Amino acid sequence: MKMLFSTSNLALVVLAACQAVNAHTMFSTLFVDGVGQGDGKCMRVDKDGYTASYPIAGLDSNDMACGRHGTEGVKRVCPTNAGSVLTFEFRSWPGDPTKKSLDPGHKGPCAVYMKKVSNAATDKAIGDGWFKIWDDGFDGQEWCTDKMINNGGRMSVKVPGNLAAGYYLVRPEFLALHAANAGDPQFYANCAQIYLTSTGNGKPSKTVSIPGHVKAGEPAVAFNIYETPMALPYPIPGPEVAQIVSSDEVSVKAVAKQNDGLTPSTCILENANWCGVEVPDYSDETGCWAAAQNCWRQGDDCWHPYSDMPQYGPTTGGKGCELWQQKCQGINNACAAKNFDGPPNKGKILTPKPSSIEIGDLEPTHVGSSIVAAETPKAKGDAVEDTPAPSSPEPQTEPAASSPALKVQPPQVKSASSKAAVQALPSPSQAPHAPAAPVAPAAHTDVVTEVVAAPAPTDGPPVNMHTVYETVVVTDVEYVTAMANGHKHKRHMRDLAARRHMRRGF
Ligand SMILES: [Cu+2]
Repeated sequence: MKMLFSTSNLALVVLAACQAVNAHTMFSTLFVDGVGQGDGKCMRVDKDGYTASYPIAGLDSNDMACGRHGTEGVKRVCPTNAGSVLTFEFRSWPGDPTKKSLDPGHKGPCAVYMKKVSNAATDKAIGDGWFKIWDDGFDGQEWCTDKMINNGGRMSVKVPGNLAAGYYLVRPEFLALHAANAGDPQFYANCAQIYLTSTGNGKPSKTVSIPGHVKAGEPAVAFNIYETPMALPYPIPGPEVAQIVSSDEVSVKAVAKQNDGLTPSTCILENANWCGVEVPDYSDETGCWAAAQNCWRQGDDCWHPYSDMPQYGPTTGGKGCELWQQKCQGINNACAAKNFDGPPNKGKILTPKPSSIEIGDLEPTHVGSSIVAAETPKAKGDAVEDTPAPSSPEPQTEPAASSPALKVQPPQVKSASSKAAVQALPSPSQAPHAPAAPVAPAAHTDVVTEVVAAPAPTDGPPVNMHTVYETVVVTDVEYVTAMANGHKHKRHMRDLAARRHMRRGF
């Protein structure tokens, strides 16, 4: 018997904004040596999908460290090795990789910072201890953000090979400068929780505090990208890339093995930092329905992963939760068919195979005044269909069989010769960012509204365009299946009833 409970509802919210850039972004996924760790896994992200892609509010905010809600850790800590290449993928819709990564109206530098911590899952992230391992600004033609967008929204960096073993937070950052000269530099940062296996004893020669590593009004965050020509070279914000120096203080043995944050071996399905475990064996009708109930209860946790904020669904989407519900439905069906010997497909791993990406060439970085060549990492062969290889506009270096190919590029442009390459850009807007492109919360609230940004300008957007945002009307249907033993089990389905984009000048 199936009853249809709650229904659709719709709300229309029209927000007008006057700005050139109208879609933001969030670092959603970590790849280790080209292997996807799963959307949101090991990542500290905003729990509220609506605000998750917004820039950080204020350079002095604690959100500068790891983003909104970033002082709280997540359960998982991803294993990495000294010299591993870490890739961060950012998305305008954290739960939907098919949407573009970021509106190209965002122009600016990027960087990756690390901080050694005693426990990556609980450290508050704020304060001293941060050091920069890589940065990239403007090369005379492209900003770092342009390169990331052209690379499928991905930023890759190599962990220093001599860095000591232990737990670290890794913090990709970028700065959108389109309103910087109007006093509104817009930073984006999230953090990955990693454990680094290493035989090195290196530590950074100096560290900085975040918040505090950039100050309002300093040239890097007040830069005018609309000036022709721009006042190059662009001064990248924050400290120089840290030198990693050998230190007797660093105890390699102290944390030679990862003990915290590993995925339990009992997990058969993961969605971000949630994991589902197999239901108990059963051999009679009562046991069957109890197992089904166990399954649906776990599924509820998947859809509501933040115990302190149960109103929010998983920020990076609930694809795994949907798979889990299929499993639960399978148990339900078996019970209804009086097949009381289960569970079906006992112990089968349901977590999708990790996606792999071609990392491509790494951008070089500079430590102090010297350029450090970036190695070309070994290419990963088996790209998975849902993760297309990045379409890097840069020439690909053939990976050498025995020794890694090296590619050296000039660091930050220091000469004035590149000024001619400056592109015409839209005038800055005084208006604050309007909400745009939130992730769809997968919660089973009766009304779910999403605000969808109108299509973003890509070439030569009109300066005084008023963009109308219209709410996507989401029909959230909650199916409740009445079960033979009188228990009711919920199943949640979302349906995008309508999706309208509007763009008007007025
Ligand atoms: Cu933005």
